[in-house]
Amino acid sequence: MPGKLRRAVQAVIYAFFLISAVSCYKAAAPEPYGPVPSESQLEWQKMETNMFVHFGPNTFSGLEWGEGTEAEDSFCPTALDCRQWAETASKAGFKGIIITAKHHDGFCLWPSSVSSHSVAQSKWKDGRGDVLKELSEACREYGLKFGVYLSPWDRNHPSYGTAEYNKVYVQALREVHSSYGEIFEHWFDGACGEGPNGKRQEYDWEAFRNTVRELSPSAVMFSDVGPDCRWVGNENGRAGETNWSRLDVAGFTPGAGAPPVDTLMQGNRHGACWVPAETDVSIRPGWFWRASEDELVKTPSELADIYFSSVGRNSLLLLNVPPDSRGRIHENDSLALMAFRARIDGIFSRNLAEDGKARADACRGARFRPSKLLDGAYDSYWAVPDGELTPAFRVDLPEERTFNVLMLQEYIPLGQRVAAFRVEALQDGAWKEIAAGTTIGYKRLLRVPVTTTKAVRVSIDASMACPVLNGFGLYFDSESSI
Ligand code: FUL
Repeated sequence: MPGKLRRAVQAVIYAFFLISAVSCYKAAAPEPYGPVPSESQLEWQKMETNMFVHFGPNTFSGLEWGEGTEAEDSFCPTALDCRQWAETASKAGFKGIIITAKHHDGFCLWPSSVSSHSVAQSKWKDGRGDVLKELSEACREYGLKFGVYLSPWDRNHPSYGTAEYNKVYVQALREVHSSYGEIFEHWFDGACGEGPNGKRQEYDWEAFRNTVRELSPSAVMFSDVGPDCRWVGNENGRAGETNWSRLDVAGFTPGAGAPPVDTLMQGNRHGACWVPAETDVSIRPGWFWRASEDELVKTPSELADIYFSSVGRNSLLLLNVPPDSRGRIHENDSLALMAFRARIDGIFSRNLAEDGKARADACRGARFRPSKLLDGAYDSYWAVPDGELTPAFRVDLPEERTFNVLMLQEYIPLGQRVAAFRVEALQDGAWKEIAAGTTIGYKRLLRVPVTTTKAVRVSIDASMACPVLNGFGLYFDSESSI
């Protein structure tokens, strides 16, 4: 090959590589924006719904806050069956169970060496029973994760109100976190009902958290202010419609020193830490079972509303289902749960947008095409170039379809970004707005009027960094009241 031609060919090859390198560079994934979830927080968020179990002396006394003076023998389940709890939870679609290992009355559901107010002092199973052992084993059998609630406030322990109590509580944590296999979540309740003349305890939160981290490094720790997930600020099953998974925690403590409830409901848009909201709510008026509430179990439709206002607002739902004095989940609660699950499965079994064609006015590169919104894979997503803060995408359906539920998902491993969005449907040749919102986060569900259309458009109207979305869905809820 003559020298000139060879140099020309080389130049073309270099240019080709240069262009490829530039386009590869262009197609790099967006940088994470702000705080992002840890691996455990992400796995936890994907669980979506878990079951809470309040069980203890209150189940037998009818009290919500036991006084700590109840006789140990008052704890006397006649037919305790943790496998029935786990089976019910699994059939209801829950991924884990969190139990009140110790509520405010101080009674320990395991034979603790640091308490003389536990199952070991009761006649139940001749003092040889251990509810945590039975439940953790049942959870493993049914493929559920196991979590614990241990109230720092203790109305029974003689050392409560002294520095000694912090050591007692740490020892209780050690026992629970080293005896029952993996624990996925630890619940630090901030409640403390001691009046002005009551005992005051300065909690050693640092020692408590360090102990859980040391023994259960992958456990997500709940409290009003995290560190890993936060209270949603109410017990009605409602996360904020605006709900950032970010929170400023500096200067705050669990309990009386927590941020205001509207902050807990909404998070902080520019918060320094990743502390997503967990929505805890009971299927009954109270947290503990009592016969007088057997007819007051929430209906499947109320439970579905709660699902939309918790999971559907970037939160995890922790639904309390308290076993009765037999030690079994009551029939009325199971029936409501099964109908609730059937309703949710019915709605989400078919994504009506799945075989649609997605197009966008901006795209970061081949790996980030808008079709990634519809492929059902968690880790593939639509992304746009840095600096594009208000892109839009549309999905054209193969034919006219009818829906009344919308789903949007942000790819939170890269942070939470979207602050405002709008959804329109194509009707008679014109775009008509059918929904608008602020945050999206891990998952956003919106109920909309029944809409029949061949195309839907989603416009991001504000975002803190280029939006990164990994899911879009249209569904039909035949029982919707909207
Ligand atoms: C509150 C407690 O006081 C209630 O009894 C219940 O355990 C609820 C989940 O948390 O702070």
